[in-house]
Amino acid sequence: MNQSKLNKLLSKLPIAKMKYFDSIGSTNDEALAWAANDAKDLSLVIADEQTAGRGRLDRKWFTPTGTALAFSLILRPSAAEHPHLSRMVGLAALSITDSLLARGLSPQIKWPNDILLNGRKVAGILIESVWSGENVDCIVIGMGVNILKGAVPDRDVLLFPATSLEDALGYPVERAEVLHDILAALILLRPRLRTDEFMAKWVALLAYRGEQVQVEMGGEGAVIGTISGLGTDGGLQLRDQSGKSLIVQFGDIRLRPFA
Ligand code: BT5
Repeated sequence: MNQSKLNKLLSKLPIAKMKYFDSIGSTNDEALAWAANDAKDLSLVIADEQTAGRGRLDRKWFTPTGTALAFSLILRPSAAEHPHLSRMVGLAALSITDSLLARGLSPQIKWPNDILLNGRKVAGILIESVWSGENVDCIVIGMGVNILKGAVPDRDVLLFPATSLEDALGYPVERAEVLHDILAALILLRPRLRTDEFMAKWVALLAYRGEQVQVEMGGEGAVIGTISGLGTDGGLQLRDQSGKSLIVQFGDIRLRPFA
């Protein structure tokens, strides 16, 4: 990958501006700084390697050189999008799953921000915001996708099993083509963010639907329940042991027997 090849490949998409780095700490950090400055809607930061890639709750995200996609897309939400910002993680997830479905794969979304292939994590999403007073000015959508086998970290550093597109397909794929497809899917889906059809598409790809899971909510304890769907804001809807429906806004799904 390099800036001019990527510019050419993405030339038919309405990307405002792109910054490519051979190596960077975190594309989200670069995008947040750019967003706080003068970045336009649909500005893109992409790196071949990240040396300080981040997951949620300051977890590490590994992006070894030459093997993965690591990029951050800056959105300046329109007034119509503002009431639906909590759905942005769904927009990102569905953009990745669309690009995988188009390659004949069967992805699932492990709520809230993981994409699975064959029950293993192939991609992660990190959404961050830049505020202006009380309002969200920009959303940074960070995506890390394991494209080649070499992108998959060693088991001992993982909370959950991981895989790559190459593992799932049995042959290597071109990183830049996957990038193009994810961005094209996101641009196409974005106008449907507020629709019921968008939510239905998201729910249809949820992993472990109908299964009992434990959702750990950081310092706020854990709940056990059967996944039944999503709330209108993208929260995870569960049915607890007494049959009561509840919605969880953040957390990590653990499978029984809750390893
Ligand atoms: C995520 O967090 O999955 C969000 C990852 C977002 C990464 C992108 S890359 C571009 C942009 N710039 C950044 O700095 N970040 C974004 P979370 O759900 O908290 O999962 C983190 C956990 O995933 C780690 O604790 C590891 O167990 C695992 N992990 C780390 N690297 C991985 C990889 N390459 N493949 C699969 N799992 C990984």
